[in-house]
Amino acid sequence: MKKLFAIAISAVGALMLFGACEQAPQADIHYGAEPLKFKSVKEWEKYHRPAIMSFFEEEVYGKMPQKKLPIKYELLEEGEALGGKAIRRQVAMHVEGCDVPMIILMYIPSNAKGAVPAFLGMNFKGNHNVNADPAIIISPNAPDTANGPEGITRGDASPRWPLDLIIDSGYAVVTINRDNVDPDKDDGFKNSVHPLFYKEGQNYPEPNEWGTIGAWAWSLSRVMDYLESDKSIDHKKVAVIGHSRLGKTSLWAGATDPRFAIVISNDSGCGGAALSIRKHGETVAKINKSFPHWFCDNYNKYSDNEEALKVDQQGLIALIAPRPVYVASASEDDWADPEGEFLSAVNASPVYELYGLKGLTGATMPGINTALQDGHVAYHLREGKHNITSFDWANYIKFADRHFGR
Ligand code: GTR
Repeated sequence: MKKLFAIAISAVGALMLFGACEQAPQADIHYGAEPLKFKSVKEWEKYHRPAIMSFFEEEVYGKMPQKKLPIKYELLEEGEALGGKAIRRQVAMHVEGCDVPMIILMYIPSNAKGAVPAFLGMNFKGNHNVNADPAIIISPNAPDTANGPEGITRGDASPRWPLDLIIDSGYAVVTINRDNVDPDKDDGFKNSVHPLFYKEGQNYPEPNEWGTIGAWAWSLSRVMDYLESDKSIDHKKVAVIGHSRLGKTSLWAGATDPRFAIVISNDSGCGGAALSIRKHGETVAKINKSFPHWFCDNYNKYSDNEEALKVDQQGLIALIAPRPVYVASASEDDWADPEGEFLSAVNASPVYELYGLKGLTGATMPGINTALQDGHVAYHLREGKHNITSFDWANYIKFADRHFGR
């Protein structure tokens, strides 16, 4: 029964992604129309990809501003860390008009000969929560800064950031705090980056303009701008990674910025990798109610109305093709709908195959702790709760090793 359901959803998903693309060049993507007969990468890139991108920009995450803001990067601190195996580097990103600098924290293997590949991801609770290293600068606006110095919880998130494992594997870790970029609150977009782009007289994003996930993804691209100038980092080998709401963010950053060579979504759930049409766990209505600031206002049209989505979340994964993408779930994370995350990766796979790459087409959901990662679309279901653990990281490192030729 479960299997049959999976196939039905898979077919629906394929229709949602490719329906009516046959009518290209209009590339009008309708739910429930005839499935696309694959033709060429050229056709995908010329018609279908732009149409799907425009759908996600207009209806889901909102358009990011095109205008470039003056940004100055300032080296704040550098030192030996992790018992000498790493160099810690902290760089302020001064975005003109923002009242606080956004602080980038990096750990770089100290024994590296030349530039190293990197994992870049946002953190939830502040750079200073990533590790107990006392030299880490407290992230401005991090949630634990609200109660003064006594409230600071250095190193609390260190199980989520296994720095030894990552550094020993030869990768740099680059991170920035979500609230430092844009507070994770429904606060009317009056602070951080949104107002910097308002037109005269505007004081709220238009229904098709970016929300908070858009701002977070934008900041990851600005960190990437910096990494392009940092000689320690091989900027052609930067994997963007995120857990949960920050996994939604890594997918959107990966879809919008082709400089991210690998895209990793850990337990990203609704509005991330999971198919919305399944309405399993968190739904579009629930997410819009609890987190109205994450998406653009147009996304409200789909609350309790998932059938109206012209393309489901597999379209977001397909936008990343042909770059390698890894979707992961956790067995006790029903809220994020592991099966919906898996099916989304499966349904995006025909686009990878169009490029001659191996996806997950035809794959059945793997057992717990078994990674399907020999192609360009990877998936695993880790045992346990909604979290990112060393098990997840070890698999991402293995995947990156293969794609970065290490
Ligand atoms: C939950 C939310 C999810 C997920 C998660 C997280 O409350 O419903 O969409 O993003 O938070 O970010 O940990």
